[in-house]
Amino acid sequence: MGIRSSEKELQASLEQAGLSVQPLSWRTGSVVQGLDMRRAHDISESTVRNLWRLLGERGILLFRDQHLDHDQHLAFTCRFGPLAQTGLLGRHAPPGYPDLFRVTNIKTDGKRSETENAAQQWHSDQSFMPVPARASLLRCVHAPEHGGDTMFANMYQACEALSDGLRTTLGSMRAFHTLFSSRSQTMVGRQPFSSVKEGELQELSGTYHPVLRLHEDTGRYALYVSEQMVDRFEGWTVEESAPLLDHLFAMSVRPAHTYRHRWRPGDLIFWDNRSVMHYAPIDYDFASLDLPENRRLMFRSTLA
Ligand SMILES: O=C(O)CCC(=O)C(=O)O
Ligand SMILES: [Fe+2]
Repeated sequence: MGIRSSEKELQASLEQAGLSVQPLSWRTGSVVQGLDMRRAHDISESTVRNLWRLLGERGILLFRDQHLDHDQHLAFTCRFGPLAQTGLLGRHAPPGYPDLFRVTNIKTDGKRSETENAAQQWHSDQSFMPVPARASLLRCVHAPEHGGDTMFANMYQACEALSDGLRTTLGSMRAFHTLFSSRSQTMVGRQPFSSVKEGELQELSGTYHPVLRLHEDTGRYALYVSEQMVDRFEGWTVEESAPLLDHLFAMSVRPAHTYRHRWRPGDLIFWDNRSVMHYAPIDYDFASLDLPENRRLMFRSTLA
């Protein structure tokens, strides 16, 4: 199978608007060139619509050489809809920008950031919320000289790779998503959230989602469980769920279902949390974080 025909049409429309679109890998991701993201207001409605549709099909869009400031980053993001509630992420916002999430291994006042290894497990952003983030836009300011990659898994492909029998069974099941999953490494050894209010903690405690998620823009099903957030199905124990979850996680991250991104400063990746998961493997010298060649600094905006 080549590139899907609807993708071809989208690609053609975007090319008519002066952009160039190339696949990043067979099924996942497209690189979009010819757009000046600094001038978000000049991008036409139809280009915004077509980029959004392409994102739905391809899971991620890569834009190169976009050295944006925070305002430009947010202005571009807002062309695609309202921003997500940041919840816990507000703790990692750069000064004056509560809607941005700073992901870095650079120390602040000699203190290491909780974000330096927070993505060391596969996840889909905010899946522990009743209404999770639709999409996220991560921009790279500094990347380690070697490594510091982010990986993406195509959850449409994972879903398609299951047998009809298993897909039918999963079609009526839901899974519990929580930051406090027994599989989550993120929360292990962390202080409880001192700055979180009562009601907020309730909201963050977790929620059920269908295991197979119907993507509202593409009409395609994607597998929607992740190693970081899910350890059981609704009505099942953690022990009962484990073998089937292990199988689903293995299917989702098969090499043929993934794309691995080697960052360059100026890159911005727009990903669709409904159809891809992501993961940062910490594939650089994490023991020597302070060396200038290991600096990693990224900023993320998030769509509701
Ligand atoms: O550090 C990364 O590459 C990804 C961080 C992450 O999970 C996120 O920004 O949502
Ligand atoms: Fe993430």
